[in-house]
Amino acid sequence: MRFTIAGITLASTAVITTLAASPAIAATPSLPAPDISGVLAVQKQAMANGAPGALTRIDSGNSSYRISMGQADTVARTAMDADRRFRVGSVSKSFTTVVLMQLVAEGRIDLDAPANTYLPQPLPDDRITVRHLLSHRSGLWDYTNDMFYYTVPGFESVRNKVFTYQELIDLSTAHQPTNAPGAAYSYSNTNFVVLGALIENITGVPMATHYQQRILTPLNLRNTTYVHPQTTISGSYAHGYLRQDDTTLPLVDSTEQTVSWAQSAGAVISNAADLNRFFSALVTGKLVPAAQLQQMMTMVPVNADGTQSYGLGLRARKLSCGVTVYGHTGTVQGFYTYAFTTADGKRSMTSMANTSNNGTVNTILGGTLEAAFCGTTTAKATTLKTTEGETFTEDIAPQVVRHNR
Ligand code: REX
Repeated sequence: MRFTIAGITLASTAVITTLAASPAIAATPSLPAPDISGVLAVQKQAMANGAPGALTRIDSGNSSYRISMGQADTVARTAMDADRRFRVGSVSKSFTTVVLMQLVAEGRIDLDAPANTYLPQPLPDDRITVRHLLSHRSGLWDYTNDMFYYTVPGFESVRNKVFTYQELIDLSTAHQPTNAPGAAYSYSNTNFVVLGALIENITGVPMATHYQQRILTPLNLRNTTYVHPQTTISGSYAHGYLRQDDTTLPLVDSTEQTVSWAQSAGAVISNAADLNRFFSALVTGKLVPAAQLQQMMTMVPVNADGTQSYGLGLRARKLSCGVTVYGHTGTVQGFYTYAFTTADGKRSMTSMANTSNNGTVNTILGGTLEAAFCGTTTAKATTLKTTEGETFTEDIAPQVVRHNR
């Protein structure tokens, strides 16, 4: 059943649909109702700051809210809708972690063993453990800092490229480590590329098959695929639009690419319904046994006020209403994603704006979490600034001060 929510003034381009709840099943009684007009306000602000479109889907109990506005394709002028598929970027890290933790549960990997025990080619430091990789504490330099220093030239140089895991690892180890193993949190795509290499090496099975057999088939996630190094997205999808460093230049359609630069760190394609189902299933123990889930959800703060933390392949955000949600964020050229769920998995939210290299939009989009889980709006969320006044968000090439070209 589809209907428009009464009493909400809609932007002319906004589309809101709900799937009615069964009245017999309560929808997470401890949380305030999602603030749909708050989600709309956030999406509008994301568009006002340069996103061609945005979508949000909230699954709460048996109710679903699908909220979208703007365009999925700016050339064909196709409207965005909340079912469209997109590149989820680092949300893929949670998928990779599930595969890894299943192998831990099967007794094939020890979290505290040196990663070198399982790798075909050793890392330079034997002290790096599997747990260090999963928690971004290995100290391995993030090779994407160099690769995407200049945004569009960097992107175009890898758009159609196919890398081996080892080629990416070599780009990282050409640099000094950022810290001694275990000594500090330092977000790095290299960690999850090493994990892909490790998983494939000990099982002899490609990541695509692991994702399919261990996650996608059991959860019936039909809109989720891992097609590396295929460059196209099948089905109904949103185009991604990458902002240039010279922001006076037009956005670049970055939809088609191999994402080989990220692979097991970021090349999954999905949609909001599937991501909501994935994280809800994860926290309710449907993907990994309780002992491994507890390890994944053991969080260490990664920002000054402790509202953001990282476990194993999983982020947590403490929201203004005191609720903590678990999931991941993602940035891949043309797409920003937030996908989070409550600890009991009863309310899940995914939002996506189809642009990137625009920290302001990314930070604004994070306001959908407040609206979805706290029923409030913080569309004016704080942004960080480089010395040149460029905005950025945590973890995107964090060691590099961004310059305009
Ligand atoms: C690479 C640069 C971004 C993108 C990146 N993405 O490392 C991983 C990811 C897969 O999703 N990480 C995020 C580009 C932080 C996460 O965990 O949430 N930026 C862009 C530039 C900057 O090229 N010069 O914004 O599209």
